[in-house]
Amino acid sequence: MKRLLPFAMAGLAGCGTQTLTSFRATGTSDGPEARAVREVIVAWRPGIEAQAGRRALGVAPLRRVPRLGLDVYGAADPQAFVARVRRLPGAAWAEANERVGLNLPRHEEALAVSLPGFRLTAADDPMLGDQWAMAKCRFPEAWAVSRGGLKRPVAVVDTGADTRHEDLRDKVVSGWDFVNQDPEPRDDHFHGTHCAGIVGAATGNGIGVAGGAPDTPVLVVKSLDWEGMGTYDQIAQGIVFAVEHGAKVVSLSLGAPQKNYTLSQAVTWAVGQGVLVVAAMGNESSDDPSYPAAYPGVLAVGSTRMDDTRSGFSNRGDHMSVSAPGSRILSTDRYDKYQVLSGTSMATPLVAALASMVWAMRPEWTASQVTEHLRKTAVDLGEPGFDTSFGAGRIDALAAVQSLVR
Ligand SMILES: [Ca+2]
Ligand SMILES: [Ca+2]
Repeated sequence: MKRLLPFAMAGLAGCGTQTLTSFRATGTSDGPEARAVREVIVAWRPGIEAQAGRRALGVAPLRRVPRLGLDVYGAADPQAFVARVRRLPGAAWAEANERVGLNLPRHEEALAVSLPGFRLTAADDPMLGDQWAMAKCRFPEAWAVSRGGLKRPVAVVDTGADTRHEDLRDKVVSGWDFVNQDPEPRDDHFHGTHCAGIVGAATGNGIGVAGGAPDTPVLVVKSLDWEGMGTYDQIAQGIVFAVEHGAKVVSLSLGAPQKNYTLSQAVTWAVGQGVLVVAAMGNESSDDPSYPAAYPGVLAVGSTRMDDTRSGFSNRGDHMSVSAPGSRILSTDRYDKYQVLSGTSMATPLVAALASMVWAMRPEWTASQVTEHLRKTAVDLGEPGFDTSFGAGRIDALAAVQSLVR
């Protein structure tokens, strides 16, 4: 039987360092040079003017995102290139491409603590007893009401996933790798495998952990590289791919403090397709918004601890929809391993899982109705009613599905 590895072993000893390194590289508090790539993203207006603009520019794009009308160009001096493009006919807008990172806390709460003694027996997963988040949000009780996963998948757009993992291989569907441009979204980090397990590890299979949504498939899309970072257009392409391949919910455990057109366009388009976009609030313990979480129509998720206090790292804000457990979360790690991580990254796929369970019971609902239902059935925390530390409160899976039984 697989056993949970202690913190000092396996992935964690190494990943602590890797986490801090890669997170610094996201540019959350570093200068723009750390995020910069020598590329510019241009949106052309449809029609003849854009053809003239393209001709005047005289260079071929490196990549395209046709669905969003975007071209990505190489540019030695991105700012100068942007200024030049903006003067051309048919250019709607242009911006320097940048790298965006995943959400892991700078101060890793997971590294110094041991797991509590929550014990559950509702499903046949040997590690379920260590998944305090499942107990807290009453997921096992909710599965007794409805395991009814959504037929359409939840997409995890992240660093990929170990799709051959013993507790993932029956649940995950390989999407695409937008970092290496191939059909195998292999996880060369660890973050995506962890997020995929939270929403969709195989539940009740006698192996490892339980996933939040037992009957919902998980579509794995790789938009972040081995450092946990991806460019605006890689993430935008991941979102578009997920929606075009049937995802009903897109889980984004990533973000950056700077607004950008490309991701806002991708999110707006996905929301317009009736898809629920769930995104992490970010882990800077800050009131500053992170994007895409702060874009309109996005279900933004904060993180709570075992005692229903706010996780120290979790960002706050008016745009937070709900909170979910994100401190010391056990899930899958690459190569048939398991590990504990903390972050709004971990809270986000749990909310995505519950959203898919609710949607399975009310397929006619819109994304905003699903969001509203999760908010209404959440456990209010902190100040009475909505507050900027917890949003509408911490999700309650049993309350969410039980209230839909007719
Ligand atoms: Ca399992
Ligand atoms: Ca409250």
